Amino acid sequence: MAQKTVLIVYAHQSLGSFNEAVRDVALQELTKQGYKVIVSDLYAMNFRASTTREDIIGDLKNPELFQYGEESMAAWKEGRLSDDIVAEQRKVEEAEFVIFQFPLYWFSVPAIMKGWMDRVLTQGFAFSLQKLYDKGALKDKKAMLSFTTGAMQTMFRPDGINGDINVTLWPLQNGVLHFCGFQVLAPQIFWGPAHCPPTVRAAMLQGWQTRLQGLVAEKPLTFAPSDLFDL
Ligand code: FMN
Repeated sequence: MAQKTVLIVYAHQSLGSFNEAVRDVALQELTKQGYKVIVSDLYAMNFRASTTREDIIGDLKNPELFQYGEESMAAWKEGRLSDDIVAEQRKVEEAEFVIFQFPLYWFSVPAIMKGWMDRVLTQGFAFSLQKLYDKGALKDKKAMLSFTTGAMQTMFRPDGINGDINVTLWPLQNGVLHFCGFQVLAPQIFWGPAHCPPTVRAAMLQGWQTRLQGLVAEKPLTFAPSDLFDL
């Protein structure tokens, strides 16, 4: 049987960060389980975040007005996307499970990871007007957000100062991942590791390892079926 593959899309600048420790627990545990684990270390790769003309090889369909969505879709169809995008799309194709590992920035992913989403999840490759949400092009794959915060958990409760964490995550979990078809597993959230003593941080990592051991059996989050809606 072919080896199963996990892709970790990783965004942290610093060696020795808590995010790095979290990534390494996943790398080691999933490797132990027999997975091939690919890591896209976005800062180390100097991954470009901006959606520009450089992403398209060759002539534009409409040189008068550069429309990134149209041009990138056409380039995907014709094999004219830039090499760095194609390399990431190959990894997504190979993986059955994608983990996004990052520190929460402004209630979202760091810009470099948003750039990965903007550039790699091209129309045609990840979705089309006919292939959205539970019919999305990546519907046979799972994905999850795994991230650290500066905030304490109480701040992200429905009655907390930041509001409900599920509302914060809706654009990423529904608007990006589920939109492309991914079956989205519950997020893994490390609350304020920088404010915790080493024993608590170690317990967080242990909890993550334990969760990873049962990850295959986890049921994805529930979203409203797309058939309920008129497009
Ligand atoms: N923490 C939050 O809880 N919510 C935020 O919206 C948030 N935005 C941030 C934006 C920026 C630009 C930076 C630098 C930090 C932000 N933080 C926020 C704090 C980081 O999430 C926190 O420092 C990080 O998760 C700690 O992980 P690390 O020790 O691996 O770096």
